[in-house]
Amino acid sequence: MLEEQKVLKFPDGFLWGVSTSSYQIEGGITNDWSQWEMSEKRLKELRDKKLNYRDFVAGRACDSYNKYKEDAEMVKALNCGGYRLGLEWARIEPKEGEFNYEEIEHYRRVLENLREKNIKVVLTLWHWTNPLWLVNEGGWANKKVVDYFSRYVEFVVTQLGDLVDFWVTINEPTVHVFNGYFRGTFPPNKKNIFLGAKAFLNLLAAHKKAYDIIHRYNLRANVGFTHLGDNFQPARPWFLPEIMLAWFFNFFCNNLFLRLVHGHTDYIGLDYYFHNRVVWHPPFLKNLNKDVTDFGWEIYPEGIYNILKDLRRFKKPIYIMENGIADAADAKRGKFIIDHLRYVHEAIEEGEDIRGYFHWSLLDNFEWAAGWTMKFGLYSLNRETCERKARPSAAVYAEICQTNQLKIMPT
Ligand code: IFM
Repeated sequence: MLEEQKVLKFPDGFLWGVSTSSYQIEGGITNDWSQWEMSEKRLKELRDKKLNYRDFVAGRACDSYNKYKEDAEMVKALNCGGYRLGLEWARIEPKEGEFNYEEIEHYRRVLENLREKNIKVVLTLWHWTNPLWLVNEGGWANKKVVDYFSRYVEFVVTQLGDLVDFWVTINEPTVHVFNGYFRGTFPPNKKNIFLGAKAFLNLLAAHKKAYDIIHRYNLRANVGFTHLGDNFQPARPWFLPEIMLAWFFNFFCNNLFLRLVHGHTDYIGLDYYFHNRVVWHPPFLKNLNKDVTDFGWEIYPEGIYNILKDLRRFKKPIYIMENGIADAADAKRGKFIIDHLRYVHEAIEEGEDIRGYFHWSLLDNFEWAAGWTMKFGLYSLNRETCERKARPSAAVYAEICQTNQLKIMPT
């Protein structure tokens, strides 16, 4: 007998969306990342690897600074009710304590345009990039950053607060600390645990203060941050050292920050990409990697379910603020979306309070240390002309967003 097609309905009001960030799409920004991209150290590193530096410079990016209306049309064409985008601190406060009102006017136009289209605004205040004056003061390792960030947040809230539906104070703080201060692959390119620990504590304090400031202006504001949820599992579920190590990784990477901000978050913004099998000897992670993305990241949809179940302990509504795949050929993206959403649906059915899913990303963009080599977009980008073009998987996602349901075809 033929198996019937299954339909998985999502709760009414479930928020479908797409995510981007300022530096990755806007273009024309001077900050710590643009400085690092052109530094002698970085250029040499690329030369040694025989890579073209042009593929590793954000430059004009997707020119979304000018093409924001087109981006909003694309969000609409995907039938999304929400769009997560970011502000660039370096544009708004190019000199310490001096705010640029023209740039605020620009961002007002961007957000008003989304409002007119009935798209909910999820606004990220800090997504890893810093004004140069802050770098000169020691960046996130200097505790003054907490006051600087608070002043910037207060300014933004007074200027744009009426146009924001959800606030994301900071994006994936643990990634900034890990890549910026332990691995040295992101600015400030340090390998210094002591500075990393300071940055971690300052990010924590900055988030809490930002939470309080936003609520001072709007008691009903929805404020959170985005957390990179990494699913760690012992490679051998019966082997005590690996069980303990997986617990340890899970505690430091997944739970610590969330525990410490307890009481200062209205929702949890989950970004899910990684599943890791933990072994007890270096390099401690050993994935099966049967099915991987262009980045070499293992595709493991069940991991999102494991993380969602784990987040239950925090008793907060959850919005998946990022989930996506580097897939230039668009051969795997449609299935990737469906497979992950099946697990999200299962978690909802089991009573987890999951209220939205935002796909990373709306369009191909500047993927940090990997530059332009990784394509995460539902829309592709022609880097010469900045023309955007929907990939086939965009239609898959658009149908899910429109119908608020998943159709599972019989296998
Ligand atoms: O592109 C990034 C994004 O800026 C933060 N989360 C992970 C994405 C994919 O690497």
